[in-house]
Amino acid sequence: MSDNVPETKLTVSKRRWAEEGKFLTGKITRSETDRLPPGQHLVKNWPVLDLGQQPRIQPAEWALQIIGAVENPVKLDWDAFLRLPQSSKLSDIHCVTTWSRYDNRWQGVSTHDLLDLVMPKPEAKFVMLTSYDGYTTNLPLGDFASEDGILATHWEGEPLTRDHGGPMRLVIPHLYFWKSAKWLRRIDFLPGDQAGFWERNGYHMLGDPWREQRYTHD
Ligand SMILES: Nc1nc2c(c(=O)[nH]1)N[C@H]1C(S)=C(S)[C@@H](COP(=O)(O)O)O[C@H]1N2
Ligand SMILES: [Mo]
Repeated sequence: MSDNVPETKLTVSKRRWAEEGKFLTGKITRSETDRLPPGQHLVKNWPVLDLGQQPRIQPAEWALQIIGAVENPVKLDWDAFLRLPQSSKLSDIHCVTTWSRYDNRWQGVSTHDLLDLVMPKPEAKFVMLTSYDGYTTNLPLGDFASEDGILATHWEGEPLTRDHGGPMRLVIPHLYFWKSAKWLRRIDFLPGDQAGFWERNGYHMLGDPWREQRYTHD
């Protein structure tokens, strides 16, 4: 500390924050050691995980339906979806099967912009996601609305491939990746929580990797 400024608890922590770059970008700069949630290991490749059915959806047949407790229910075809504001997000993937993958660049429609369009009613507290392969998964509206949430059409600058959920998948990176529905076709806004596919099969209703919420009994 310089000159005559007395050292206090606050100056000490502020200096540490400066060294860590905390608050610089509006995001906490995690050190490499606390970037990996408990029980996870890092991979460089990108594994494919799903129920084994990878639907092939022609652009002319594709639609995203948004129903339930919203002021403005919509059914968007592919062109209407692409006309929504476009965003880009950088985030890490954490799969419940213990692999994590850092720094994935996504492009698409942020969940914020989608919520601006459909305007959830006050009673909307949860969303249920339904995909073209019949997969379902649930999450609280607040988690769906997270700053990093995106309905992604691109990964690393390229159209999302079919095995990873193309033409469009959800990405909610602060929860285990099973919440990030591939081939998304419908979003229901609900007043109460309902279990999706894995949640009915022993997996956690929320699935926060930082609290290691893998299974229902955790
Ligand atoms: N529609 C659909 N979405 C899905 C799944 C699925 O089977 N069907 N599997 C989930 C699981 S368990 C994981 S780990 C991720 C895997 O995404 P990836 O194959 O792109 O890595 O997708 C999630 N989203
Ligand atoms: Mo998974």
